[in-house]
Amino acid sequence: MQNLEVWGALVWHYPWLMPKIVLVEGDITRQSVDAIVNAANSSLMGGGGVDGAIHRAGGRSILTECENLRASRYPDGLPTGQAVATTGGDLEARWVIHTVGPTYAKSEDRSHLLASCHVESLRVADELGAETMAFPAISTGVYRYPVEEAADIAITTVAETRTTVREVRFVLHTAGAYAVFERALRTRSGPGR
Ligand code: AR6
Repeated sequence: MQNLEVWGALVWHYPWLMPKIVLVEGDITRQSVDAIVNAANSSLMGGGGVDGAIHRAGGRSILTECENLRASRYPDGLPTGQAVATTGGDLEARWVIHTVGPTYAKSEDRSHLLASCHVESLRVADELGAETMAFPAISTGVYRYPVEEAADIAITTVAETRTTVREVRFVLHTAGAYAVFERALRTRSGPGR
């Protein structure tokens, strides 16, 4: 297990702070944080990848809350770039924040939607009062976003979003993804930053 921590600087409006950004190679379902983010699809009914892993580990109560959200706030599904919370069910995390990343397209820049997933997930975490949260590498699996681009967007967005979350952990499932995120974080926190 590799770890890299870089303390962010204070930004100007107290109590809005930059979160500490932590990289972890591992399984997001096993993280001891207040909230974990799910790379869901707009149906909120589960799927493969990290979505499948979270529903399997968290149990039926997550799906039940997702079904209720579809029946109430999101009859047409959760739009891409937005985020909504449910219970964490049987997970150590108290909440799961579901967000829908963009599918990658060479012909169209969808980076604003991937950035929005991070901004909106942080906003939901703030509303919940979550102090620690974990993100997977949203859109880099089934949705085919190149990890290099996704890592830059994810780290830059989290570092530049005002939040009361103290620690944001990126949980990367492979050593390759971890190395890419580590490069992106080092670039961001390098000289002159
Ligand atoms: N912990 C951390 N990261 C994981 C885990 C895990 N347990 N499992 C996979 N990953 P993906 P997407 C990584 O496909 O691209 C689903 O079917 C994986 O290696 O889960 O946003 C949804 O229902 C990859 O780097 O999400 C949607 O239909 C990253 O998580 C669709 O996939 C994201 O891969 C969403 O696609």
